[in-house]
Amino acid sequence: MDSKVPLKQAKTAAPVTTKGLAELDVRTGMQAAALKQAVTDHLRYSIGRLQVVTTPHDYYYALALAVRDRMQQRWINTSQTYFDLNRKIVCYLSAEFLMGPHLGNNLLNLGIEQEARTALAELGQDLDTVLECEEEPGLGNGGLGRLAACYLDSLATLQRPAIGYGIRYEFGIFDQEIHDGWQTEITDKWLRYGNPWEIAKPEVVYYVNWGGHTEHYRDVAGNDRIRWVPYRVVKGTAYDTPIQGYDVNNCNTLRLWSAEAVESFNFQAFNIGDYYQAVDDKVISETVTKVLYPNDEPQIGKRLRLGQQYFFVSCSLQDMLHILDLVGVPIENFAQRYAVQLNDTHPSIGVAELMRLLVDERQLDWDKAWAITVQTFGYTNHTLLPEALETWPLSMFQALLPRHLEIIYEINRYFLDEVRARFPGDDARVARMSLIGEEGEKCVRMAHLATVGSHAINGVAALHSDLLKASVLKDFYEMWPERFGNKTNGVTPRRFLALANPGLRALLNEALGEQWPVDLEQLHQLEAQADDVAFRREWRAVKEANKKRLADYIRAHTGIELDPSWLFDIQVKRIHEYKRQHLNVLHIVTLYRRLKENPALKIPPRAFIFGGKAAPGYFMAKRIIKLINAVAETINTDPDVNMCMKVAFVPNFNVQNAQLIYPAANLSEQISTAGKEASGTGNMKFMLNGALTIGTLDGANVEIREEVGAENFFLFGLTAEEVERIKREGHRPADYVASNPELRAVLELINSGHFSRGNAEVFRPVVDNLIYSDPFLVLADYATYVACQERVSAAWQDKENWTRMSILNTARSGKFSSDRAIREYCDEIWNVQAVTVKL
Ligand code: NBG
Repeated sequence: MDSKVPLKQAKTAAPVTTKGLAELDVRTGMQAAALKQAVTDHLRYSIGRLQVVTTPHDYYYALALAVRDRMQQRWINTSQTYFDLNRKIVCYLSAEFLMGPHLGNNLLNLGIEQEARTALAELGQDLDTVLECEEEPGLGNGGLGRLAACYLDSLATLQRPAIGYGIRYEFGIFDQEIHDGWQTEITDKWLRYGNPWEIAKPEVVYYVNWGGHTEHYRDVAGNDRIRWVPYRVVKGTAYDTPIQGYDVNNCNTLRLWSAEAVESFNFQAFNIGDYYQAVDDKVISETVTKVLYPNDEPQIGKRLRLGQQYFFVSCSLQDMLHILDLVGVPIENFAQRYAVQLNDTHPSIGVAELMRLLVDERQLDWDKAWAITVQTFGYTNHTLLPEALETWPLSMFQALLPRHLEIIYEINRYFLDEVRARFPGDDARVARMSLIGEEGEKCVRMAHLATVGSHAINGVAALHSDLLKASVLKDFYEMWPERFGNKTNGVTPRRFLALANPGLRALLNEALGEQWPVDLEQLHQLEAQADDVAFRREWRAVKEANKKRLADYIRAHTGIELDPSWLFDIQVKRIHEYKRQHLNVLHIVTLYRRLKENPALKIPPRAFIFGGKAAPGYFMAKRIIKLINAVAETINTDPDVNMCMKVAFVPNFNVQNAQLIYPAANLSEQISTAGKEASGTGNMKFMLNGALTIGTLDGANVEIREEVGAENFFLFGLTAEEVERIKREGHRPADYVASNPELRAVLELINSGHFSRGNAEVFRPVVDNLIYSDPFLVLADYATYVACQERVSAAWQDKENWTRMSILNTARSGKFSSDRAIREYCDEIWNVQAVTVKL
């Protein structure tokens, strides 16, 4: 076998020093020769494929295992160091972690991309082709899950002890295919070919109860206690994934729980011959972690979803207690050792579960347990949309979690006493603040539980945190103003700049040195270069190459040809009415009509690019996807217009293709109805990569504009205050149609079936919704949006000034590093310090 040759060569070629040997170690060596040998070994010993049938996927798997070996040493040392030093740990509880492909990022963070490229090249493989083979773990819906992933990257890079706790869904977010312009959902079988990154820990298991009832008993000391007699017990097993920090030895853990039946077979049932009942039990238990729920769908009646939340939260809290016992720290010190963050309300049952564990299982008295609980938890709110604020019907809650309901009643009793003492006679306030909603079907209000059980509550952008205090959590803010704060979101510059945009990385390294990925404020030094003609030329060359890369991808996946010299105008994010992809479409149809009416009209050529998934049950969002594709088909094939406009919908927007999309943008569309987008993080990823934003004063757009300067941002639209006022006074969308002939013509054209081969029914629901209801004020913002797009087109024609603005966007994006956000969380909420890890 020729695979042996290189090792012999390498061994004789390397100097025989300890250093040299370590560098060549097949498990830990960081040089190309060691990596090459490691890949060869894994192909043979871990994968067992014959050389003649190896595919790039086999090389992906082998390289992934080789890279995991290299992290293993750092991982073990990290855990050992945290263990030895007994330092406070962040436990980030999140039902979603949208990690994206691991391999490229791990190579980057370990600093061995070049070595891996060389090693593979010597084996006749191309690193980029191999990287594309990774099936990304899509264990999240969008921004919230991706934020959790960015935060894990920053925690490790900032050397903070942290564990991400979540769910190992067997099927993550569905894959999206587009057929005849419609979205179809395909199950995401991401584990089909195995997952080289995780290590199963079958010895780290916890048991989680379901259903049944509670009963009183007397303990040995004669105290009245309560025990929960469950109907079913499910077993949770840990699967650990290493989270390697950038340019440090710290390698933290993402611990995801998988559910199984306690016994594979229910022997009692088996013995009496009911084999199927026995197998059924196993199936029911395993269902708990089967599938990620898409957001934007009513959660009413989703019993399994509550089951998932309780399952992962209980496993995680039991794990924390177990670790505390291992290191011999008394339970009373729980809050000194753990800072537990609730990523939205999904894990908020943790408040009741920690109380149950402390009071029922560890026999602490109530007041002590409550003090620990409040000191331990922090709660991040990620949305003000009322339909997204979780509540659970009382009957369902009672059936699944009888003991927790009792605990919630007890928490509520003490809490409402406190409210009454603070605001005597204010019964309306008491009803508003209660953990139990009484209007309509009684329910448990999870946002209230999270708020009452946390010492710190934050929103995710300045505007959002202000609105939180003024609306959804107003009463709570009035009660505990000191608990409320803001933590503006951030994104990791490692994945979304260094990895996604190698061209820009090289340019930045040349201009600034190589520290900017861990000190993003250094980007400010680019400002001086914005006026340098030669630098601007290089900047444009990078952008143009990125646009070509994206155009190639789009051609391969849709057949649509885009010209990289055109303005790339991009909106990628979940499809939702509040994000207003249909406003973007109205502008496109406006331009189309103008060109058709006036063939002499000159507009600077633009490619309108969309991407994003719609929740499978979200009727309007799915129609909007169809509308985009229908408009695209008409425009792209019409020679009257397709020399200056084209439209493309990139199927299956995910982390992997996002890394191609953000770097290729000239214009970033952030056009949500003001007050509705809590923060947005795509807006930051675009800015980082030098796109200019067209946007409303919503979410983090406000801060982006503050940072980059009003003159480098295309602002339009109503403010959050104006939106509220209009809604209060009664929004009459028909008035906008009546007073704006162009808008009316655009809507009529869509309604006429012009974009749907004469079918006048397909888009009627979308158009009718706009004319008769328009809940997100699309029509109210239409005219200013179109006018603002004209300013964009004019600005684009001055290439030099556009490039200047592009450079300034990147230069002033430092604030939006997730490192800044994580430092704030660590200093102001978690009180967690850096720990150096040695090898
Ligand atoms: C989303 C918001 C975004 C925000 C991310 C991360 C939910 C519930 N919320 O605006 O819509 O950027 O959270 O904070 O997914």
